[in-house]
Amino acid sequence: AQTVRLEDYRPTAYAIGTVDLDIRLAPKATRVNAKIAFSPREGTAPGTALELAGDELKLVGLTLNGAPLSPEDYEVGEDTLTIKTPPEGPFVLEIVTEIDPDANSKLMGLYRSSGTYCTQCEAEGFRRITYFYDRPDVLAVYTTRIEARKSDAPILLANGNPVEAGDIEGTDRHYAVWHDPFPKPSYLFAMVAGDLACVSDTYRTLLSGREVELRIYVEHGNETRCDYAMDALKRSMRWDEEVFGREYDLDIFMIVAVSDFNMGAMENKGLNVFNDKYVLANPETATDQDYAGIEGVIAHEYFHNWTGDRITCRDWFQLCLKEGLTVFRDQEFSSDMRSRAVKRIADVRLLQSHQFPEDGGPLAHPVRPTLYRQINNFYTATVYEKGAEIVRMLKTLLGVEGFRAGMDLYFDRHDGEAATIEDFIKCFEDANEADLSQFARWYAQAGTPALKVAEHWDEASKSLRIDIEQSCQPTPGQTTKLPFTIPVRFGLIGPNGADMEWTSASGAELRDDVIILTDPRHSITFEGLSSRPVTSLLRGFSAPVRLADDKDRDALVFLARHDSDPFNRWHAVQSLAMQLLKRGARTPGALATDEIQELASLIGEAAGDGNFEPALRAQLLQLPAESDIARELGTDVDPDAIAAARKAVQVAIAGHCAESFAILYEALADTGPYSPDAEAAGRRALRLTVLEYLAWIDGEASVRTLGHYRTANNMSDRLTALRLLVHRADAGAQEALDDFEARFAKDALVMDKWLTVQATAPFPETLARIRTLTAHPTFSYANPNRIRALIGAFAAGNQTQFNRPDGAGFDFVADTVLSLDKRNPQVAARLLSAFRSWRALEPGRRALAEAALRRVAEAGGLSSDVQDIATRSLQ
Ligand code: BAL
Ligand code: ZN
Repeated sequence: AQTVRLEDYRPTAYAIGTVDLDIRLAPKATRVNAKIAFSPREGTAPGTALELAGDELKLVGLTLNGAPLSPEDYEVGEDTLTIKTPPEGPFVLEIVTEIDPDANSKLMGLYRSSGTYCTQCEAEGFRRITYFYDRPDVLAVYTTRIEARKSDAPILLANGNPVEAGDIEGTDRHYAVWHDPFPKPSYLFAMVAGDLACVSDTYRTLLSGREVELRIYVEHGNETRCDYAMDALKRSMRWDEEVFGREYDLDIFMIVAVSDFNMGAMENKGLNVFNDKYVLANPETATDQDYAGIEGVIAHEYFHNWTGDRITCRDWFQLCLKEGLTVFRDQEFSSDMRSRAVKRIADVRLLQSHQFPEDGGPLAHPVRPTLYRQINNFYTATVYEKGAEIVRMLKTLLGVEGFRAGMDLYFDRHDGEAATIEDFIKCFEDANEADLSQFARWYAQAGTPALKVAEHWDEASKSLRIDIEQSCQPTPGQTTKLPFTIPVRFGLIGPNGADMEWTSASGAELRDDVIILTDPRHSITFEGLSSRPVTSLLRGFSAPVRLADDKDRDALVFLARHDSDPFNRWHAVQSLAMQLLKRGARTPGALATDEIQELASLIGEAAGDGNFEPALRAQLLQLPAESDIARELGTDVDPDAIAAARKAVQVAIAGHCAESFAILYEALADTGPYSPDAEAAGRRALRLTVLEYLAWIDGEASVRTLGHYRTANNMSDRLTALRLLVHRADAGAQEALDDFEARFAKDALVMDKWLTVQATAPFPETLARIRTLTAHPTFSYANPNRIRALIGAFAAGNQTQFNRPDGAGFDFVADTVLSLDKRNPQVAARLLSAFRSWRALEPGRRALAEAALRRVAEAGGLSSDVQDIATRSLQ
């Protein structure tokens, strides 16, 4: 594929007013008749050629203003259709194409999932349905007629409101017509047809009292698993009205759950299509994390109705305009529904574990990239999660009211448009009379900035100077960086644990409790302090940076016990643990007993601290993951040494806290019926974290863990116990695996968990087990969820075995990528990105990972998706 560059952006020669689609469904030969009304844009010279995009289409008819076009009037290229000399003024082009939904294994365009016809058009799937200006800046009004055999597809759905439906006399077919009055780009087009069950409800809007029909469509038999999703949808609709003043705009909002889906879900106007993983839940099948995921994704897709659909992106470089903003919105929603502190910690954990390694490796790219070869590869943690952090910083810098004023102006000014990041930023500038030009560098410069902090206390003047230096490492294509605007929320904590006052501060702009860094170096002096404070910097993780302050253990222990900011309490415990774990991973046996005891005491205190909600205590108890330790080490990473150090610390903590943990484990037992609410989920999370520690000292046959498995009345309890048994090769492991399989053999979504538990077991036998499991009836290379559950989980979540010292883990994943690429390039490319940190490995593993990557890069006939990741990973 060709490189696409932001600087080359040009509007199309023609605009599209309306699109009338007539789709006659058949599994192997679907006919699509697209009547498209074009008109030349201002400045387009008469007769300018019209070039439309197409992919794997069979053209079977072409007329212009009702008259057939002769072959010399148009040209069909491999992925284009060119009308050489369109007439002056508006014209209607009617294109008839034939497509084969059954053969569409890429799951882009129109395909079938368990017999249901469905579509996925973002980013460039509409061109696999008809020839089109398949780009986000061409907005049109769509009317969609769908026709199918009644017995195959009793349900016929498309975007917008229903207009008409009926039988086709004398045949076994029927039809439905849908009209979407809101102009939209082609990537938001959707249609679904199949034999589906429907769960319905209504929502009355707060702002104008309109009644909206809500429907969730699922496979028959899954109707009882939609309650939570429906409730989350209604809460999302209400929240967006209350917090952002955004009301839903059609008469009906539909969600369809399908089992074969490349993404998590898709925000098509009025007709969201979901990976069933993010819809279906009941206590037996879904973990607390699944429930939280459903709530977050339902909200995310719904919020796109305004941030993505009503205001869309001018081009795919602006992807973060809708994604970063919508992730921020769903994070805020979940914070309001659950615990803000716990949600923030979970979001930062995700950012640090997924986005930081991306930013620090060969796949690093700006939140708004300036070039791409394959846009599918830019649905990344950087665009989504770092994009959300930028919006969060805007709110921190402008305050609650300033942020809302900017958002209101954005909705007013750009409703119905395809916008850019510049448009977005300008709204906040205009609403706040602010200059955000330096802040906008966050969108343009890749890499995670680092803050180096040194503190100087002057006892005589009772003043504290904090020197902060910012830097950012080179990233592909960007060797030097300009300084960022960085909001650092902070507190100065006195000996009694309370935040201290100061009389004056100089050296940087301060707004309330936020220091605003703009220069490469700042020396900030606080005067009038009563005694030397302990600084608490970057409270709430106010900017996506690496903070390197020179805090000693005593200061970290103090913060862990006293910081009024729950995030920084958690961060202090993590920092203490990370110091230990890094040292242990570098030099086995170097861990000093007193340091481990100190950490264990803190963790023991946190576990029993009734001032904190259980969910937060669960977070405080969790050690950094192996991949986090690898990231912090940065070079010469030996995953076996990391795993050994982490286990040693876990065992020591478990030993130190054995008695109190055992009491807590019993005290937290839930005797009532299961509820997925945040409070009950928090208690379970704490109990399960404690169980994990106890399992280390329970020996090889943990009666407690096996008992936990056997008596579980919900999936959170069952799955954690299963994982602990399997990952510790406990005597009860096989019993639990067999039982789980027998219970859920027919439920592929649940069996995904069974696959993942085995794929992430930290043993040399795991790879052979995975090969065997690829032949298990539940597994299929045709289904993205299955691939992610078995092979994706191995590559991304099994540090010691993917990075086996003999390179067999790398070879297995490389082989899978090569064979999968022929079927589903998007999923294959995603799998290959597990190699993103290969350069950080110790020399032996590094060479083997490089060889596997080269083997992929040099294989012939690769998709642009896989070629792009392989090439960039090696750059
Ligand atoms: N737009 C792709 C799926 C999502 O981010 O909502
Ligand atoms: Zn999204």
